[in-house]
Amino acid sequence: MVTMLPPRAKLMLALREHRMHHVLWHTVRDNWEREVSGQPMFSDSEKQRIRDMGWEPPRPSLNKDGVRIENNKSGEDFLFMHRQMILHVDTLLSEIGDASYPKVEGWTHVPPPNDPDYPVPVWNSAPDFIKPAKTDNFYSNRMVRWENDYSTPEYLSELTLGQLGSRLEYTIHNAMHLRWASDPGEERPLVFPSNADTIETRWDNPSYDYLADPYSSHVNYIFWKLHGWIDDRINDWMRAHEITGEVPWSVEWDKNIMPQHGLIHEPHLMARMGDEMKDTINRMEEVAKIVSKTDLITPFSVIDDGIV
Ligand SMILES: [Cu+2]
Repeated sequence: MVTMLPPRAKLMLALREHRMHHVLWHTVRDNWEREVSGQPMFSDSEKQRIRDMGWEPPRPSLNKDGVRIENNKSGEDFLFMHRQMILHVDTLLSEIGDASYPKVEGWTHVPPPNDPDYPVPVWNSAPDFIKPAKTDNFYSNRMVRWENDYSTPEYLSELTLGQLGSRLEYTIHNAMHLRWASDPGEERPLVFPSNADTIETRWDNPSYDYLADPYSSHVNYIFWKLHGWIDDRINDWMRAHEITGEVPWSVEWDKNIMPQHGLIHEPHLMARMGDEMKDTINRMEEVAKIVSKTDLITPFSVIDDGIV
């Protein structure tokens, strides 16, 4: 059965600060090392400004050519940050107390083609980076194999947690975002329009829950089904390594810097706008200005075909 997010949870997730956090989190780490025609995406002074705002990624996720970096533990950042998001929403859901949606529960299996509850949205004029992920062939040639590998102890026991996170993110995770994306009607531009100096507030409307844009994906109930599935792979990985108890993260996230690059499970993000929150938002607005560029890699668009 399909259960939608309670309206209050959706409203919270649609807040500008949550949208900003999610889009910047993905965009900065995906583009930090990138080069376009031999030129760095971000100049040294832009990187310094991003650093000053507290938004330098602890580890870049893609290299200068946009190829994922598997062995720098950036995959742990991906798994950790999204687990934080789930905890955050679970906290809110327990406050809301809606018996039909007590907590985030991921898909137990990736829904096959023609699934009655989670059909693939038809979108004939979808952009080229989305189209392939919507086909039945893509499901049987790619997704089934990824799903199988990432749930199999023999496969998982050969990987570090960081390697697993990187593989998950740039294969099945990105593909699920694209596969279940519905036509948003209009897409949010990556670069501010000439008459705007920030992301326009019309994209903050809760109805903008486009799954292929990190500014809006987490507002969509599908996000929590697919990320619940991703999150459960951490547990599979632990079982495969015969680890019980706490997740053995091998990196530490700085809890003292705000906005932390990853730690969003903080009560203030759910509470009223205090001065601290305003400062957080101002810094995110500043970073959003720096990353308003053409040639950005759109998070979720990179699919590593080399895996499996
Ligand atoms: Cu995300």
